[in-house]
Amino acid sequence: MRYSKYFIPTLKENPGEAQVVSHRLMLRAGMISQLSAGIYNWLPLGLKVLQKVSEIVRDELNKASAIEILMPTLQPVELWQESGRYDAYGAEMLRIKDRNNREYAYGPTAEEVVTDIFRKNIRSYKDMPKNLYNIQWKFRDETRPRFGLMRGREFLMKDAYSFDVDYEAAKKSYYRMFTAYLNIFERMGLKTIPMQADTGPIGGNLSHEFIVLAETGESQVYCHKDFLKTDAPQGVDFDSDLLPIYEKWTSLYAATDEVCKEEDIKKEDIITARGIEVGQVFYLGKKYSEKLKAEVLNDKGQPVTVEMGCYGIGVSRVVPAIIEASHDEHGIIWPESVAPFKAVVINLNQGVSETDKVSEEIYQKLLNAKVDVLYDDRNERAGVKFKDNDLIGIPYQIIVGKKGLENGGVVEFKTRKTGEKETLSVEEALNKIIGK
Ligand code: 5CA
Repeated sequence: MRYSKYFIPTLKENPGEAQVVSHRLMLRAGMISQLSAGIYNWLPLGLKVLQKVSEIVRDELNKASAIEILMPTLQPVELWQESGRYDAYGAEMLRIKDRNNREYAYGPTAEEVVTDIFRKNIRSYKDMPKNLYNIQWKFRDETRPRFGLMRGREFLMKDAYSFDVDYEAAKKSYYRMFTAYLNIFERMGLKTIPMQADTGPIGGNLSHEFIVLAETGESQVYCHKDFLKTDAPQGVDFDSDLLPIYEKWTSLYAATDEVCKEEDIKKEDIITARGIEVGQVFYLGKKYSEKLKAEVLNDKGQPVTVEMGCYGIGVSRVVPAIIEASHDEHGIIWPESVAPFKAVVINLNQGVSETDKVSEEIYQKLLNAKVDVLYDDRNERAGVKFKDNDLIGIPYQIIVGKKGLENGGVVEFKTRKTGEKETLSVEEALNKIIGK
């Protein structure tokens, strides 16, 4: 992508309305712009990151045998009346009438719709377990939308729903998603802590919130310090027994309050921090399946009400959460897995034939090697280019200047995260990116 033809409307000044660093940096890096309270436009750079985050979520869920569908944003309210949540959900649910005076909800979540799909299509234990998910826009008319996409009114959520024939099987589905979540966040470069949680209006009696530690987080967290040393279990066989993984992660202390129930945990082992909830998993039991009559025949030919679980990730909240966890005074530092581009070629002397030629050559070679690369070919001063590129946080910069080319044909290779700069030949710089 050529910067000069692209659309990255960066801001020099800090926008006054942004109170937290991620909101500030997303606006300044031209990733998003506000349309209305809690409602945002996703500009090209922001959209690319959102798509990369979605793709990781999709990939890991597919590995865990979840199946993607797409449910509408508008839901007939009759389903909500059937589940008994029409009144209970209250003012957070945006209600809309069509020309025939039929009422719809702009979905704040989709338990009712997915249970309706299930009950109309699945009749036998032989077709179970099933886990159906979608990545779809949600609307919640939050009283206090704030911190940009962190608490928006319109936001992108991945919501998955498991259906099982009995409690034992439902627990396995819960462990499967719990494990998939550890892997999803690890791949995004996030350290998350699964914390025993309240179920709120979603319901059920077992739930975990996945929390990213960040100073600006809305939740207060107390957890065992060993959480920070525990790595996600990559390469899991999702058909195997996942209880040991679940037990390992839940045996460490993590809670929203400081009441340390377990005697054997020493106070000095507990860390206090603030955190952002990027996902939550719930065991629902029969809360929705009973009301909506989702039944299947079990192996004895008897009808049973199915057991459910639901599993959410705030896909659009993950983007600012990554920024909260990974930035410095110059701007964003993207982990490679979610970076909008892997590398940027910065031409310091645009219009000078030799730097133009070499920059173009590097750009083409990276494109040919299928590297997602940005070419900063703008007619701007070097200082502007350095500032903008540090701000937008692409992991690797190849800086091409007249001086280097005259002094032995070298370029500079800068790693955004460490700030480390190396003087390399064009060949060596290319290998650094392509070899990775
Ligand atoms: N039905 C379940 C999950 S399938 C559910 O709705 N769970 S939830 O309420 O916990 O939301 C799931 C995730 O969406 C949360 O963990 C959070 O990361 C994200 N989320 C919730 N509300 C907002 C909001 N207003 N803005 C941005 N993200 C949000």
